[in-house]
Amino acid sequence: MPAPLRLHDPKSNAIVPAERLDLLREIEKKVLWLSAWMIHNANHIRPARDGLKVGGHQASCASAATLLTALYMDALRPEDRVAVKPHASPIFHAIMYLLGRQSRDKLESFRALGGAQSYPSRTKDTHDVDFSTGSVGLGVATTLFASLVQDYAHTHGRMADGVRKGRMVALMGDAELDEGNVFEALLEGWKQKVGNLWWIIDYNRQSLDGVINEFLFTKIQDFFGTMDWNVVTLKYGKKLEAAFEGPAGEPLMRWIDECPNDLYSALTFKGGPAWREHLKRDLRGTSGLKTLLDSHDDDGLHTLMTNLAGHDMESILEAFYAADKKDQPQCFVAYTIKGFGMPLQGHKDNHAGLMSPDQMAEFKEHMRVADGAEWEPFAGLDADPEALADFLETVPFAAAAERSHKAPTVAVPRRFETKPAAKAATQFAFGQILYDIARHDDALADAIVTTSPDVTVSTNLGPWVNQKGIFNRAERADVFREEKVASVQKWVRTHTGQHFELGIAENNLFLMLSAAGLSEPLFGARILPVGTLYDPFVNRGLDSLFYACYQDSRFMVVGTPSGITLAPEGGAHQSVGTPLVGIGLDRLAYFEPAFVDELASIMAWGFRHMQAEDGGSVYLRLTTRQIDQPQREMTDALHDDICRGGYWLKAPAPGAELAIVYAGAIAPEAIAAHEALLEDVPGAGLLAITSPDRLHDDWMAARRAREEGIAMQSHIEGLLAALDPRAALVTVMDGHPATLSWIGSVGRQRVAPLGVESYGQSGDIQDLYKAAGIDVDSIIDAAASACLARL
Ligand SMILES: Cc1ncc(C[n+]2csc(CCOP(=O)(O)OP(=O)(O)O)c2C)c(N)n1
Ligand SMILES: [Mg+2]
Repeated sequence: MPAPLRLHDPKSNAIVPAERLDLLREIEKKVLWLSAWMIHNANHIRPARDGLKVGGHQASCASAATLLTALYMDALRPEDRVAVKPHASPIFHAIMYLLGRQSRDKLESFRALGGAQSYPSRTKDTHDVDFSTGSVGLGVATTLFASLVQDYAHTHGRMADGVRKGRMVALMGDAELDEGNVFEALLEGWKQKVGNLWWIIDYNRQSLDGVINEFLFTKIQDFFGTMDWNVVTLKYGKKLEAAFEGPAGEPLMRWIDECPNDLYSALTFKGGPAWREHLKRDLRGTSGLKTLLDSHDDDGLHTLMTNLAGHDMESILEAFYAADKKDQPQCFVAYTIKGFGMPLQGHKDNHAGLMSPDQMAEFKEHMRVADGAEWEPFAGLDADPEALADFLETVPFAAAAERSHKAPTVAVPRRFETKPAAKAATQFAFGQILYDIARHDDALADAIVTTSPDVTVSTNLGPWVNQKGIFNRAERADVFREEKVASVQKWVRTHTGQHFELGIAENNLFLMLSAAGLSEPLFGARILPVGTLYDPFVNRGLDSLFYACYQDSRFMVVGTPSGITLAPEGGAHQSVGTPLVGIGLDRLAYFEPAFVDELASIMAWGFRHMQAEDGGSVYLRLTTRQIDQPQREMTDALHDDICRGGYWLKAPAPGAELAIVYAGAIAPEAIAAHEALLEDVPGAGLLAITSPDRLHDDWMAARRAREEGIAMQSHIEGLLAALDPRAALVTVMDGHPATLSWIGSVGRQRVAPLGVESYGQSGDIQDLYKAAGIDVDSIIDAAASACLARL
């Protein structure tokens, strides 16, 4: 549990003293104003060059303004970590600006290159973004996994000295609950007994297209309750609660409770007279109604009727402080109004709506902001500027100048030692390498944490798990073992285990990797996460994988088995396009080694790359196909070439006219075809590609460097330089042919690209390779045609 929130004034009975509440309310106004102005400035004032709407979400910001002000300006501590709903980004930036952690320049260039980001971004914004958001649902679920990772780091003693445990918080839109990944995470959290977690739902009852179902809140209560969460409903603000005690109070409450969401929204948009008219009509004859209505002018009545708890600072903080006492996940359903306080409020089309210049002028007047004072932190506020400045100086969240941590790097050998059998498969070798690391029991072994969505055993993580055990907040013995039922797997669940066993949900795998891969900046803990899954199911969690890389999380993911090489299992277990994902995804280095010694080099490189300042994550595409292993000495030069993406397995004669270029499990076919071709094309080369991705990146970098006048030759250019400039290349792999066919553009050599374009057949390797056109004969035929074509 994080340190409990304390009352600010122990002498006062109030949870938050009245003067503090007043200041918080003033700051909330400024936060709202700045968010609206930032968006207005980007759309209407900053010159536009491309004619495109800049956008921004003034209404989505308004509904979250009170909640985020309450969090950042009062409840949060520096160690707390938050996912802010994507469309409240300007509110977040405004808060950071007031806290002196964001520059005016960035606000003025909101959504422009280098400016404050449209959606909070760990990599493009300042360090105070804890989790990037944008693809709805993913940031929310990440906080759940981050809570588990923080517990892991804490119980394993891996958090840096002086780093305290914090709360994991998501401020989410209500429509984010439509995303299935949120529910997958909820169930996993229940299994893992996640504790320290707040999900605050900005319950404005609107999504992008319209108004949501009246009864969603009952379902929210049910499913969060089922998962053992504490659900706190924040419905009425203090003004409404007081009115319910006064004349016509009870009928008024009933009327609001029964009011359909769309009518409530429409009346919110229309304002005081419309509320009056409806109440008069619907509550005709109610005793006390006249007194109630007469005691409010139109503005007052509108303020009363829209006084929902999600816009009531006092109600929100009371709930936050009360919740903090329990180590149970907390779901706050905070009723809010989309566009609250703006002319857009309640309108069903307000999601992407922007205030017009006239509406903005009116809003500006209402906020009492003078021309030229739009960016001034305290302009138009009722409180004394000095008191506001003092307040901001002492905001607990901002007590630490730097919230992002560093952890020492863990030493990794240049490469791992392996003694492969004559025949071996990369997937088994992967398990063996991890097992050897586990047995060494050194700093590297301590830093690695593994995870898998119910394919731990079938991806060869079993031996590692037997050595290291499963981590779970709830300890549990291995009953099979205690009952002496023979099994090679030990499944003891302890606080010291180093494997997260997940249910079958690939989204959860990637979100777990995403959270664990941020353990250095978030918790000062060096953790090296390794996740495994069947390669085709990379696609199932693809958005979460993109998301993880987007926020520069560091992990190793192993897709195995892959391709059509798993043969008889066939069908939907085959992957075709994943190599293109590996190439296309920024901050992810994709490798497809064929041999065990290559894998041993790549894994060691990968563990270093995951820790490097300018490094990234690693994706290994492996196989269960056992192939003949080269018995060779691993020299430093060969090791380096393998890590850079390729080497000549059989060097071409100078000026050779043909090369077979292959990657991965198809190596035996490429070797056999190459041998057969040597009779007709003596001197033909055989190029082993270990990473199409690294080669491609390097080629692009070299091109850019040369355009800037810097001499640079990329690795692939160096390799191909051994060939005749008009040589023919046959590229081949168990994956989409576009993964390698680009190599022809490097030296403008003719390419015959072989690979897999369709999938779904069962069969043996011989039949499937033949059907896909990647068997030995197909390679030889392609080489013959390519050689003829170059004549
Ligand atoms: C995965 C994904 N699909 C679609 C979108 C487009 N989109 C952005 S916001 C939104 C609706 C959000 O509604 P809600 O979460 O209730 O937010 P709020 O009402 O607070 O703006 C949609 C569909 C997205 N950002 N991410
Ligand atoms: Mg909404």
